[in-house]
Amino acid sequence: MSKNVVQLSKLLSLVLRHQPGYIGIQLDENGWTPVHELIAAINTIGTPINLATLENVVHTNNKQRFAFNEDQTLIRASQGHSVNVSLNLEPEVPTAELYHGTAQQFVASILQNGLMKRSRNHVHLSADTNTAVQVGSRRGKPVVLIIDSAAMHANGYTFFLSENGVWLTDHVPREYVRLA
Ligand code: HQG
Repeated sequence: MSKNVVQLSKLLSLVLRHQPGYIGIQLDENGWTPVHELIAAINTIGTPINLATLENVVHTNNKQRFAFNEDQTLIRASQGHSVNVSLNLEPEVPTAELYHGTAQQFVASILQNGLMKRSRNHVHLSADTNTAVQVGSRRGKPVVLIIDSAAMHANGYTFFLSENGVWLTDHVPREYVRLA
């Protein structure tokens, strides 16, 4: 992603996941906002953007963080929200193991208390260890935790798979977490 696209992606993450009020837009209950309203609102804060630029940010995004609806009148973030939205995802059966990337300083607390969603709507898990390393590197020395998702699923815990391939669940109790 170019520098410009990265900056726009960060702005979209902010307003489509956390603070729509920052540019004066609203998200509906499923996280969608009208594309023309988003474009107008971003221009209003002095950041020039048109439909072609927005499409470029969405389609070249390294994690496919944002998605249009079918007729491209609406846009939303595919996961990562802290505002209260329902993504309307169907429960999915996870692969036997999933991974969570975190930083060394959080490990003791996670092994003690399990994985908490903190400010977001879900705990985020990945299907591969490389992604987990990248996620963990954002906060310090990365540590990969293995989640026994097969046992969790067998015991009635629900998992969702976001449109961009992130596994989501509510809480991972400590007995399902171990160091890689
Ligand atoms: C940690 C990025 C202490 C948890 C990524 C994490 C992801 C605990 C932090 C997405 C804990 C929360 C989400 C406990 C959890 N004690 N620390 N009991 N339970 N934690 O950012 O998973 O680039 O809300 O390990 O790629 O890091 O934004 O979650 O370090 O997919 O698209 O609390 O954000 O995607 O941090 O990242 P976050 P996350 P984007």
